[in-house]
Amino acid sequence: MKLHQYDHCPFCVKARMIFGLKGIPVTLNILLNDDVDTPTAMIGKKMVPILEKEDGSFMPESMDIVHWIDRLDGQPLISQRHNQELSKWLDDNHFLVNQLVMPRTPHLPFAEFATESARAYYTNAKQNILGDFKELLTQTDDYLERINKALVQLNSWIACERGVNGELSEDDFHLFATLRSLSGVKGIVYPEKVETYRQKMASLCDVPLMDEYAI
Ligand SMILES: N[C@@H](CCC(=O)N[C@@H](CS)C(=O)NCC(=O)O)C(=O)O
Repeated sequence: MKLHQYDHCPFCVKARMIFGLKGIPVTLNILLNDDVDTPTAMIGKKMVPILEKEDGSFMPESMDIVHWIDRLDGQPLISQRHNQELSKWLDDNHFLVNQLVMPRTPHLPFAEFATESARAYYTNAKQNILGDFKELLTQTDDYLERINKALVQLNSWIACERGVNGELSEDDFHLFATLRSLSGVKGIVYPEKVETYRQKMASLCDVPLMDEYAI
């Protein structure tokens, strides 16, 4: 199977996670960020992740891919556990995370930005939503203070390093994808359980963090 994706994309991270967790081999194919034709030919629009199955068919939507792969061997790993407070935390901090992550993303060594036009495509698209990246970067200290405070709150909900709710659940896909995005941001202070959790999940899911490149 082949997973067409962007390395920086949190939805793609969710789809990648299940392959690592289940130990199922997959070929990762990173598309250039301004390649409209390839994904459109597969699913009718420019959106990733896209799973190319062995029969040649294409499946979009990260969580559909996650559950399809999870059920493939008849031994699903994902439990029904759910923490409503954690979902609210993710929603409440979504914009702040984007304000920190997006201005840095085109400067991190992601293969989808291998060409200048691919990087420009991302920058233009996201600046239209969030505002000028240079301006956002000047707000870094304020944003860091807010995210560091929020992470202290998150710390109290981490029941286990292998599953935020004590065992693997959908919440882990949403949470780890966000923490992986944040790993490209320098200056974040991870409380102990958050740190253990993101390191363990990165290793179990085979999705490396971006700490060493953080800016
Ligand atoms: N609901 C979709 C959302 C996927 C999504 O929004 N992917 C973004 C990349 S992070 C995308 O392809 N956006 C179009 C673009 O980048 O031009 C999923 O969960 O897979």
